[in-house]
Order: sequence, then C-alpha cells, then structure tokens
Amino acid sequence: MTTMQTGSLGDVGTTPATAAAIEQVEAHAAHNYHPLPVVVEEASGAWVTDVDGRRYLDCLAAYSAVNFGHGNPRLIAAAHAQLDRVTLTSRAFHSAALGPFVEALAALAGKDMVLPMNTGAEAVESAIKVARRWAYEVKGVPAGQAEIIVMEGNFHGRTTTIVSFSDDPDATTGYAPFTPGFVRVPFGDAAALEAAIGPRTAAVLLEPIQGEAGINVPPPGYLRAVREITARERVLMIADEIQSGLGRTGATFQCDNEGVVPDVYLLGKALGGGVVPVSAVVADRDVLGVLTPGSHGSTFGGNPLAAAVGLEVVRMLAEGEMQARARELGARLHAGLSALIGHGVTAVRGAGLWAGIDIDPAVGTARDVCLRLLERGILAKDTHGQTVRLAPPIVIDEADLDLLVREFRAAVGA
Ligand code: IF1
Repeated sequence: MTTMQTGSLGDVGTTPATAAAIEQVEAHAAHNYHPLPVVVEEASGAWVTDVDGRRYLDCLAAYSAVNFGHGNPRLIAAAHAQLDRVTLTSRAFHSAALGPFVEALAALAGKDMVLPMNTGAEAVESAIKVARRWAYEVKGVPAGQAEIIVMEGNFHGRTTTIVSFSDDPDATTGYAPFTPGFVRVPFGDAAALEAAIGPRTAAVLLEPIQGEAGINVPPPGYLRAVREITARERVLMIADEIQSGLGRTGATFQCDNEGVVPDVYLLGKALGGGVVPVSAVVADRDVLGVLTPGSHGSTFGGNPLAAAVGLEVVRMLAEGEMQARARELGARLHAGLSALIGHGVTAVRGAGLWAGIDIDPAVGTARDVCLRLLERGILAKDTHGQTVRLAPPIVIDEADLDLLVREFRAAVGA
C-alpha cells in the first residue's frame, strides 16, 4: 500500500532537507531544468523515496530509461558482476563483454550489426554520419550534398546538429549557426514525405511515436507508407526508438506494432536499464559496413559495464514478458484515462504503457496537474503546456496502476 501524501504542496517543497538539497543544486548546477520540488534519495521498482522518507509512484521512469524498474535485480546483479571484473578498456582493445552484447542485440532487432554508443543523441548523430556516408559510397549521392528528411515536432536530442533540424524555439534559440542538409516535413503526412524525397535524399529520420511533442501517434498506416516509399526510393528509414522502443509500447519496438522493419533502429534510454548510459545504432552490414577503422568512435561506446547491463536487458526483452505486461497494463491505463475525457481531460494519446493526456485549460496547465499529482504521491512530467505524459516502469503492479488512475482523476477534478 502507498503512504498518501499529507498537507499542501507547500509541505512538499519546504521541508528543511528538501529545501536544503534544492538550494545546493540551484547554487551549483546550471539551470537548464525546472524540476518539481521533490528530492529523490532512493528508489525500488516503480517507487522512489525522497530525502524526508516520503514515497512517490514514479510515472516518468526517467523518460522511459527506467522501463524495467528502479534497482531491477537482474540488471543490478549483471552490473555488480561486471564491476568486479573490468569496467572500461576503450575499443583500442577487445573486451570479453562486447561480443555477446552486440550479437544478442543484433539478433533481437533482426539485423547484422550494432554500433554501440552511450547517449541517445550520440546514436542519432552517429546515424546521421552513417546515412551520409552510405549516400555517398553506396547510393552515389554527390559528395557533400546528402539530405536527411526529418519531421515537424521532432525531438532527437540536444547537440547542435540535432537542434539544427528542430522546430522548437526552446531547443534552438541562441545556438546558431546550424548544420545544413536537413528537410522538415509534417509528421504523419506520407504524401508530403514522398514529395520531399529527391536524388540527394539519404534517409528519413523519425520517431514512430513522437515523445516530446506530446506522445503523438501517427495515423494508422503512416509508418507502413514511410517504409514503402523509402524502400522504393532507396532511402534509409531510420526509426528513433530511443523512447518508444524496448517494451514501452507493448512490443520490442513500436515499429513492430505497425508491422514495419526500418533499415536502422536507434536505441538508448532503457537499453542501459536505468543503470548506465547505453545506446546503439542497429542495422545490416550494407549500412553499418560504411564505418571503417578510425572513421568513428567513442571513449565509452561499448564499454564492458554497459555491455554487461545491455546484454541482460536484451535477454530480458527476448523473453517477451515486459512487452506483454506493457500491453496488458497499458490497456488498463488507457481505459482508465479515456474515461476522463470531457471531465478535466480533452484528449488521451499513446500506445502500451505510454500516455499523453491533454489537460482542459479550465483545470489548469499540465504543470499545475503535475504539482497536484506530486502532492498525491505521483511523479509525472508535463510537456508543451497542456500535456501530461505518463510512462511508469513496466514492472508497476496492477494495484499501483489503479492508484495512478484514481489520483489522476482526482488531480483533474473529474
Ligand atoms: C532532455 C525530452 C523526452 C528522445 C528521443 C533521442 C533522445 C531523446 C526520441 C536523446 C531524449 C530525453 C532528453 C531529456 C528529456 C527527454 C525527453 F523531453 F527532452 F524530449 F523523453 F521526450 N531521441 N529524450 O526522447 O537521448 O541524448 O537524452 O540520451 O533533454 O531534457 P539522450
């Protein structure tokens, strides 16, 4: 059972231990976030405990990096075992842990090869380089002229090249000059995509469901259309499954739910099990084969600790239970949330155990609702003003999922 929060929000934000911790971070860390006033000290499964011992149900799971729960025993055991062997060799030498990881991940994705990196942005940046080199060396696009088609409303990370093709002023203001070679089209519009493809097009990069944009699910058949068009036009289809993948939407990849196999999968977040940063570009040899010794790299990419945890994540996903849980619990979550439409909620979107809920402005902003949820012992995050995103760890139990829906209903005043 949960310990319900008592008192008003003021109590949550102003206890001495919480206030002191917030003050210290505000004094010494860059202010590139506006966190909710809660200071997490421990976590297990779907629950976190703050510095005052108060418990919260974690319904963000670090933006789906903690799909398998905080302190997942299998993943922590894999990390502990590797910690006592070797954690970092660089890839100047081979390590015993890398081979099993890349072989298992390639098999999970049905592809030949893996480029192991660390953060999602690194996987995206690496895929941009690989797609350009593939365009020049395999497709025959004239040197320096490769174009990559991206989506309006995209979010693929925070590096200067990635924000170069963002249409979000918060992500781009003050960071020019930008990297050229990107064309943006409306998400969900296959005709617009087809019209934008030309002889210099190397790839299409898209999220199968747009996360930051508000858990935007494209129209049925869109991803299949993207697959058909890119296959016909000899353009790489690059699916950014960094947030949508690895069980979150009730399948190994969201592309699976649409019966689509992209040329390239981009993975991250949950691939490291919420323990270490692990990301990857997964594709066949005719694509990743363009990388030659010295043409790309990373100090930590494919390190033994990351590989050991990543291997256990892949083994867990190969069993299929996490995907089944996300399907079953996701159906329960969406049924509960959809009942709120017209009662403080104007729309619910998502797939599996992933939901974007638009809040009726009469109730307040999404952040207002997140602050009310915080008072009620639920951690959630807003995006773009009116949308609350929910992505609890897939290990959440049914009783806690029902608690989430009850508290959400109360927080929107339904
Ligand atoms: C932040 C957002 C989510 C991603 C997709 C690549 C990356 C991300 C589809 C880059 C990262 C994170 C970044 C984090 C918050 C979070 C986020 F709100 F920023 F957009 F999830 F929606 N592709 N998303 O979602 O991966 O380099 O971060 O490992 O920047 O605040 P990363």
